[in-house]
Amino acid sequence: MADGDSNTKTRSKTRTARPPLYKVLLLNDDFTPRDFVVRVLKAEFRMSEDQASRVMITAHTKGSCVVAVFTREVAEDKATRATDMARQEGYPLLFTAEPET
Ligand code: TYC
Repeated sequence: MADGDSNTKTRSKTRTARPPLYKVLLLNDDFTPRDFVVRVLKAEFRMSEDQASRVMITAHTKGSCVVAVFTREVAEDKATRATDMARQEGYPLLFTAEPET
């Protein structure tokens, strides 16, 4: 074996890192009608009536519910669009995007 040589090769293969994921949270409030929450979940997150009802009830009883997980830009865009739908109707319903831990 020559000076400085060994059988251990340095791995220099570059792997593409996965982007960090963000969860969209649905927050409970006392004013937004349940059926409106379900309508927003179906429209913005492409949920079935059944899925949307379960997520709405979870947020209603626990205070919040994870709706879905996306890359940051998509999560923030979806949270903004869903919240804007509620504002247009004068409801305080709030969706937020936050990093998955
Ligand atoms: N708590 C609301 C009501 O009783 C319904 C509701 C559910 C609102 C879930 C927001 O994220 C929510 N009308």
